Amino acid sequence: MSLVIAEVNGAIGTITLNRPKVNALSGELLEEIASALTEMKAQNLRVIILRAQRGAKVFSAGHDVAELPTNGRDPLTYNDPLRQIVRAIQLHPCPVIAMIEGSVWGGACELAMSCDLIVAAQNSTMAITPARLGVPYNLSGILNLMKVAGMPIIKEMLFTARPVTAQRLMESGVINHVVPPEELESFTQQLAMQMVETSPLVLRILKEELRVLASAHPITPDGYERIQSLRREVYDSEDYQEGIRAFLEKRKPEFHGR
Ligand code: YXS
Repeated sequence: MSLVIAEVNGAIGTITLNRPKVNALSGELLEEIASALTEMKAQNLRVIILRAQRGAKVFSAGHDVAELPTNGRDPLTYNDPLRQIVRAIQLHPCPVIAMIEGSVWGGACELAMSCDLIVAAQNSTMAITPARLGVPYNLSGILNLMKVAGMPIIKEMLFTARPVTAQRLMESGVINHVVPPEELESFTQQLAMQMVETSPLVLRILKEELRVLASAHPITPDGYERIQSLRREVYDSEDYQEGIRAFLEKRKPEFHGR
């Protein structure tokens, strides 16, 4: 069974997450999203919509925890499939709209935030959960969150690991539109059509200009190495092992800060 459903309607492509396990982002699922994006690029589609199955209670449960390494290796390296798909969306030559219904967890929040716009159903939420699992989120991932949301909401989401409503996220500038669930599809299609009517060349250039400018963050080699050493402290820690183990054993983790 396909883990994503790729559909084309005129100039608009739709990629639907379709993994039975609450759309947990396994390498296989992420590769299927990447393939769908590549095919849609070849068809010169003008807008892509990324969504979950209609009526989904969970848009995506985030990174597949069972695929997070526990052998002292950095769990979120440059070539981790989630890192690759975030870059693929950011580099895709046309706008990608995340159409959210249900709850969004962990790395799936960054996946949605790496899209160009987010349209969410009123009853949807987002929770960024590394602190709940003892995971050392990586530098470009944190930067991607900072590009779309201010420090206050980012710190609250990272420090509490608790779901935040779509309404609050729209008030914080993270989500573009919050609509009643029954209007989600039609509203998103209308928004996509507004972009289809504009110049694809200008949209492609503007999207890449904004990506380059938003990524222009001066960081010294010293600063980069400090961040990497802090992250190693985490993924080498007992807390990281405990976070993953507790999730897989379906129990609350007992963190000891080491
Ligand atoms: O017991 P079975 O075999 O049916 O499996 C259960 C869950 O164990 C499984 N599952 C997952 N498996 C791998 N990775 C996941 N992220 C994941 N989430 C869930 O799916 C089956 C159904 O889950 P269940 O029974 O809990 O469903 P539910 O409807 O009661 O609750 C749905 C959720 C999403 C609220 C719940 O599954 C949940 O809280 N999942 C974990 C969400 C989360 O913390 N995700 C972060 C993953 S780590 C990540 O994304 C980044 C690395 S970071 O942490 O840094 O942000």
